Amino acid sequence: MLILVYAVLIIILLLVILNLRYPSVSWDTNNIRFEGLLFPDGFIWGVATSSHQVEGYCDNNDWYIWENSIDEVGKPRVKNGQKSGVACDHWNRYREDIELIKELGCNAYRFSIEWSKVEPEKSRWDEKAIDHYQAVCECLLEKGIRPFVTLHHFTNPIWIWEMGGFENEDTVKYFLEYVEKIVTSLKVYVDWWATFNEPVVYAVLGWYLGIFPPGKKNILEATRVLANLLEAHAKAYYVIHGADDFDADGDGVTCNVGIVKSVQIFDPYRRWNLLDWLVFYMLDYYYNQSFIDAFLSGEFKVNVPLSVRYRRRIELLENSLDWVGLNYYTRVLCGLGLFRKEKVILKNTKRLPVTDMGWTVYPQGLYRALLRLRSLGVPIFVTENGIATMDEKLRGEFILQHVDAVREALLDGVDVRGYFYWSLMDNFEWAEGFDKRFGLYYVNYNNLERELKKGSEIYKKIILNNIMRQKR
Ligand code: GCO
Repeated sequence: MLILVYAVLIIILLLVILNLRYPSVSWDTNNIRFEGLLFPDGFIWGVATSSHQVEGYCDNNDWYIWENSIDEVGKPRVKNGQKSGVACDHWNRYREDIELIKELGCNAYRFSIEWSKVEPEKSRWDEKAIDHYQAVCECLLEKGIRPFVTLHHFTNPIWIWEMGGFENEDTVKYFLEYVEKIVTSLKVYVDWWATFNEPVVYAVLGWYLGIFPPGKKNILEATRVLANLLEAHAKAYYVIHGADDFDADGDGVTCNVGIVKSVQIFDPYRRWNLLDWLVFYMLDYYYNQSFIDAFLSGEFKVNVPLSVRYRRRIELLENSLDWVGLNYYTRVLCGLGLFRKEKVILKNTKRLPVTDMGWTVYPQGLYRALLRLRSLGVPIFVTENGIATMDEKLRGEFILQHVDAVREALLDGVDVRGYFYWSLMDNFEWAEGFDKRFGLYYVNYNNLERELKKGSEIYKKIILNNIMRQKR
């Protein structure tokens, strides 16, 4: 009997500690005025895209294979069998698109290089494709827009795919050759480099959930891929520092190398249930914390009971960041479905708006994610944040509320240097196809015309208000 009493007391105590240690932050997000959203001088205001999603003509990468294949039950991999095809034709229309970025008032553009276009076959470089990216950078600089280049945003050339992609450790070597080539070709324009976009998402969707190529469902394999990506990052950090000796923006620093991390906020669905806390801990640990710890300790370690155990020392990983990019979209409530088929329950928060992706709008999560990444001890850029919706009022509110959350983090002393909205324009949203519209500009896929959406105007106002103030 006494043991039972002790057990109950311990559980209560644990729950109190957990609730205090991981509070679910919330504040009133109504009545935020753009005039109040003031940021330090030199703050970066940008928009982001990625090659496969906007350029078009990506017919030599693993996503091309994926879009043209079917799953075990004969269903297409992308919703309704859609294919990226010409996408937004950004490859040809980049000049007009950069003009659109300028019209927003932005001073930065985050985009990615399509590896399959610049190195269509092993060690064969397509100089025309490299010229293209040089022209993009030149055009940006002419307009006073700083390029932030992502070297790997989910896609690989087919020859890399054929050798097993990042499942195969040899891919790291080829990735480094590609990185060196690009950095040498673009160093006179670019000072801000990101090695990988969302390594955890990439490994999990491709090797565990099977929604991205290669469509595998093995958590240990996903974890190994992740370790290879971290190793590739660590080595690329030094390759980039070795190759980029040119200070493109004249600030005295030749290059800044980072990685882009998607932070998803998890909270227990029932805050009084210890089992939900356990699920929260496992998800948060795998998705967010193990990645942060790996950079702090140089060791990538995952230990999720009943699921996966993995440990690897990654040489050079410690101190391999000059900055970190944060992609933030949503918060998920999680819990244990003891008597359900699906053991892990994932839920939205009642009463909060939901986007067309089915994601809860929770701006406080951006503040929490920024605080979370602070432990890495390097400047942070919000490299993606945005909403897929047809409701322009909601888009406007989303932008105001999230920019406000960034400001809150700044006021708390977090070193946030910039904010990039995802995305400049509607585009190919991977397995979801073209239906989910994140863009500030609406893309009419019949004639590819772009048009500023109503909800995007507030972003323009926020930027203008900050830039005007800096000029005064
Ligand atoms: C990702 C990518 C983007 C997405 C965006 C919206 O997180 O998957 O970085 O390519 O399009 O995040 O889902």
